[in-house]
Amino acid sequence: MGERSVDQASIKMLKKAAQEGIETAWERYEKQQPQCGFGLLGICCRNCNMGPCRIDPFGDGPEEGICGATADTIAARNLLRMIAAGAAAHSDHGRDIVTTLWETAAGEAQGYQIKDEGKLRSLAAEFGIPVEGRSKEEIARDLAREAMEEFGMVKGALKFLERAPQKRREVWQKAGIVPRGIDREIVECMHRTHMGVDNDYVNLVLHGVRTGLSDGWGGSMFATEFSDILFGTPEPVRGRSNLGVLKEDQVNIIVHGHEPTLSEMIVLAARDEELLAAAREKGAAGINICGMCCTGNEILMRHGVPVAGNFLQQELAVVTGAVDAMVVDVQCVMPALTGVAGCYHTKIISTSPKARFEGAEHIPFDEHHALDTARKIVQIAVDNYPRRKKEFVRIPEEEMEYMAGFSVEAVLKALGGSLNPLLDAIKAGQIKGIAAVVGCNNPKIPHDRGHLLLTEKLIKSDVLVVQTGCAAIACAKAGLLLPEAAAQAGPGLGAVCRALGIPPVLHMGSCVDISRILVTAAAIANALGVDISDLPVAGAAPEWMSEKAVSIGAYVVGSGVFTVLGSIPPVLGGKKLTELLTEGARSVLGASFAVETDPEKAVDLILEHIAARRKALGL
Ligand code: BF8
Ligand code: SF4
Repeated sequence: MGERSVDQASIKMLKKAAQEGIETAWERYEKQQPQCGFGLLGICCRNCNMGPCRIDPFGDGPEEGICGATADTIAARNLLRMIAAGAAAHSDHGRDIVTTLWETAAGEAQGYQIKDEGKLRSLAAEFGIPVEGRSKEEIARDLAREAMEEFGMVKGALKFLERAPQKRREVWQKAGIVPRGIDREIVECMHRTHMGVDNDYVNLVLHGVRTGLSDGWGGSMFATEFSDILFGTPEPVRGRSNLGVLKEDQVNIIVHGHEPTLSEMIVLAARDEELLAAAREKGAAGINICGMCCTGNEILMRHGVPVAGNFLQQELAVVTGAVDAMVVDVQCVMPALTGVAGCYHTKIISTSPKARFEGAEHIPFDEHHALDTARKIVQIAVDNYPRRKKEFVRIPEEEMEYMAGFSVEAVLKALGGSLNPLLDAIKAGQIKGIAAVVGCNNPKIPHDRGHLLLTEKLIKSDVLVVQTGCAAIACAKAGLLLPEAAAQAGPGLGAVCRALGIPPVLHMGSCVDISRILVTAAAIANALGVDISDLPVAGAAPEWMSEKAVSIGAYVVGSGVFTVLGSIPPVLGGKKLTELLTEGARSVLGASFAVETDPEKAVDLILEHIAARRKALGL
């Protein structure tokens, strides 16, 4: 199983699954082999019913679809649709948080409160909303209304774009890709990719970047900022990670998915005395809430709640036989879960009207009855505890401590209130640069291997690593998110970490929280009076799989950050398109993608890039 995962807990559960005849994503991946070459290259199209059409990549067969679309047009249209889906997922999540703030301010939501009034007031000021002498509810309603308008058609451009350096905004203006509304750009993607509309791969890619920007500097940024207002801005916190966080003698509930509106309430409900008493009555010592994927990141950042694992561990968590309920909302939840759960006693509880699963129990969650619904869900898990099949329970012992919670505010605090110590360390070469290692797991790559190899080598080379998403969970499990991991960093970075008491790998949150990385990069660029693309900064998504990651890639490169992808995007069938993404983009955006499946070589690419940027800055 070592070729499937580098994580010992996962390897143990993969063996258990095999013994018990349970199929996981890895077996299903093998059954898909060989995967369709046209799909891998991005050159099949079914955007209209004259098709489906496919282009022969060897040049022996058709070079155009029935309408005349070329490989570059088809691959670019497919890419644009991936970006649209990814941006929609992040931004719809953002919209839900905006709505929750609105309802909280109106007194219509149950169990929520405005936790960070300071952030509410500073954001309101940013949006030009009067704050003097007004209640936080009044301010929050106005702010939520302003945010809602950003989703439609704003006059001018998205507000948060003003956080970017002037030079970057000029780049966007010059390229004609300033986003004009979060939903609008996504709709326009669907329009442009309809048969016979935008057939120019360059024009398609430019709009893809614009749509990505509307996610990173729009939908995702709203998700982050409004979550902070509602649930508190994260501060450094310690917790534990990996499947070993499940408890043999407690009711185990895993919250999996993305939106903190649900998980925050489950965390609250699990502290309810009545429910705790009910759990004890059933013979359990307590109620153990654990997170998974980005929901896990949201609650670990704010509460230090244990995180059971990342994307490819969702089925393996059920295989422990010790999960009494897995509560899911939206995104990255495998439909296979209900089948696996059927072999154990685990209840899969879906909660979002947008995401139903065959075989799951559906308990609709809405803000108006949030706490009651959360209590009901916890009660179901408590009632399910006695149904555990003891003979099937095996919890791997692996668990690891982590330190997370590095919001921009927390980073500044750790630095003593200003960016200067970080800038000084970069200027002095103690820290060579900063790399964002983010994204998913993908069975095409041994689980966690890409994240760990890249991160370990980068910190050893004195590159500070910032993380979100499943990448951050991978590194949490490996102990890299601890201040003690400074011992694994190079001498310069190690010394800085020891002086500040921070890990060499900073967990900045869930995938929507890549907006925190954008804000940090913008602040550094502003402090130095340069563009983001001038900074010794790079991005990497070593194991990416989701469409959200494609949208992230679009806005990260669009924001001027060179980005290395570890799994191959379905574009290579479009030769001119590939050239544009990996080379041509540089002249327009100051950044481009690289595709490198070998993590060692990916590190070299990042280090070369950082060295070149340092040289250009005279460092
Ligand atoms: O938003 S890193 S597998 S969980 S998509 Fe999904 Fe990828 Fe994990 Fe979070 Ni992000
Ligand atoms: Fe074929 Fe063109 Fe229709 Fe696509 S849009 S399916 S390439 S005819």
